[in-house]
Amino acid sequence: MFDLPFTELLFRAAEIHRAHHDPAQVELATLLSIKTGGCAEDCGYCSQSVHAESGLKASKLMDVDAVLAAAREAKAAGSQRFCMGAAWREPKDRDMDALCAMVEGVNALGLESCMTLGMLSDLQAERLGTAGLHYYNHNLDTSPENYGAVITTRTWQDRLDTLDRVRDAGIAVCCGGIVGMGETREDRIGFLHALATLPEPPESVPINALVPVPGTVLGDMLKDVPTARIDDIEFVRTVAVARILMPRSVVRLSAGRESMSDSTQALCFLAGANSIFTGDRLLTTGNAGGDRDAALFAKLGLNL
Ligand code: SAM
Ligand code: DTB
Ligand code: SF4
Repeated sequence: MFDLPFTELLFRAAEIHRAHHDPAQVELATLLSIKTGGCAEDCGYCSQSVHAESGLKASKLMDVDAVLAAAREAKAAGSQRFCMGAAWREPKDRDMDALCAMVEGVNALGLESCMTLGMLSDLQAERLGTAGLHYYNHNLDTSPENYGAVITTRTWQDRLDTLDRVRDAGIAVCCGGIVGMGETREDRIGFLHALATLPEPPESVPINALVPVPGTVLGDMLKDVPTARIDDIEFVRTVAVARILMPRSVVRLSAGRESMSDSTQALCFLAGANSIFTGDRLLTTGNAGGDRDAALFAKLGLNL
């Protein structure tokens, strides 16, 4: 598929998109970092790792009330899903009561709840499922072959194990990854193939383009080797192949949108992307933001 002429690939992806989704509708999701920085993992892209020198100040888990205040704002701004992210290798059992209260509070606002907290034990997944968590985000990030070049403090199998626990707890899976980390096209193929051949395809597939953060291994690599940045057309191809391989999933145009032109984003929507993160911030980095998104959606006739 990656070798198809670009227009042919896009046409096929758009056809499949139309067969399973309304092509004029794009889901809006809002992110909140509920626990920032100080993470023990060494993910080479991440500003929040203790192994990075990004200058980010670590903070404690937010209060439930403060999280719900942010959720109310997201709801008022038109968001459908509220994603709470924590910079943890895994949650501590003592945090579970507060996390479950956040899930219940977000659901009570009529939002879909999503969390991404790192690895989960069986019991933790079960507790989140019982609290009513709709989605759990846990990315495979890259191909199995490239995984060890990006992260060394956990394995590919660790990721699969948590994904199984999430499924067993009856929580829908949000699983994707990052491109533009200097990986090969083979790696992008291996990454998408791994997602599509999970026991069940993920309900949500976030495709992130690396946001280069100074002081992280991969952010600094991109500064030194600017040619490693993913070409826009190759990024759109990745979205199109994701759409074709996972026809029913929601494909989210995630990090990296801020530095994408309107035209590239429009091509992504044509290729089958049907979700974005709204707002001015992702977890620790900037995002395209409400005004620019509203103008783009009006220009493209989306969500009318
Ligand atoms: N700590 C949890 C974990 O890693 O599973 C949850 C939060 S983590 C920040 C969620 C995802 O954000 C990562 O898996 C990665 O795909 C994405 N991400 C993190 N930093 C990024 C960056 N600089 N550019 C693009 N995507 C990034
Ligand atoms: C995902 O795949 N992308 C989101 C969400 N899952 C949690 C996070 C993007 C983070 C971008 C870097 C930052 O803001 O720190
Ligand atoms: Fe920690 Fe998640 Fe960042 Fe990796 S991506 S360092 S696990 S916060």
